[in-house]
Amino acid sequence: MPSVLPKVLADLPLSQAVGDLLKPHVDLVPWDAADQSGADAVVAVYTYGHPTVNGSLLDKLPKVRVISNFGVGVDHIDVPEATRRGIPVGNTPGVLDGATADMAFTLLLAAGRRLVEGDRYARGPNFLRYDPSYMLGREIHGTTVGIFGMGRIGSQVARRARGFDMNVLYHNRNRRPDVEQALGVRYALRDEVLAQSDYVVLTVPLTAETRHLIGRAELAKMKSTAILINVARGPVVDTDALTEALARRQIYAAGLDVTDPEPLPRGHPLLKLDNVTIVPHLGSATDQTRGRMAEMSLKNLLAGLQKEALPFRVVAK
Ligand code: 8YV
Repeated sequence: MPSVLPKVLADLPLSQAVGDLLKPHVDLVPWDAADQSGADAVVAVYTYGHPTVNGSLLDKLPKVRVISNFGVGVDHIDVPEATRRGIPVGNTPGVLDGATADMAFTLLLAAGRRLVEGDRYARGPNFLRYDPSYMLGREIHGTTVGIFGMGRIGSQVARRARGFDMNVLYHNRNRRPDVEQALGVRYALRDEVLAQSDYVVLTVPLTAETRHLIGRAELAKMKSTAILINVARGPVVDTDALTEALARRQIYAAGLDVTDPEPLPRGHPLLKLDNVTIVPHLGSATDQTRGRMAEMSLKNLLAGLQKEALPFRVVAK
């Protein structure tokens, strides 16, 4: 018997947990259903792993009433275009800040103290004798972290940094006196953050303004001992410029949760450098956080299907 549940276009496969949560409520159809006959029966779009949603996709889906995104960043969705068509876009703000800030700090600690390199060495054939002269890293406590983007995730990174006895500088579109007061962090212009920081952490959303926020010129302004941490989006950093800077030891190291492109081609030179610690976009990847994201994205989806206000709606800028 054909399903009577509302048809929702999704970039399948979903994880077991997300699928189990959605399936009692909706009939999930694969992304390529947009190009097949019957596309006009689709009433919602569910984005799980950042597929592109733009005007030409929406042209094929005339009955869509809502777009629900599993995650907070919506740079893969043309929100102004959806808004123009009267289609609300929902996301999952707030619930992943802690996990993503934890990942920023995990990368900061790992890159500064050469954790992954040390793990490889400790397991490898060359570790036959302890030697106090090998693998010296960079101090964490007492150093300065500069955070680009003092939103929800940035302020959680700042809190962790204060707990590690670090000085905190930040740069943001708007000053955040509330965070300055609560956490004792200092606002600085972009160049000062670059020049003064031992760790530069990126937590900005990807927009036209933040694309290649860190390029050749910015890397050249950083200390030769500085470490760059990106938990934002890959294109916030110019990959070629970063690869060059790391290969030439113009900066000390990088810790990357995201890359551009993502994934990098397997033979990419960045992947061969020992001063890069890289994980495959794991910022929010804990059972608890992903569970909360799934619940929120379902609430948005169901509200949109019922033509109700979305509990967590993205506002077009
Ligand atoms: C998720 C993210 O991994 O929320 C975001 O913007 O990038 C991550 O939390 C992602 O959205 C799920 O695909």
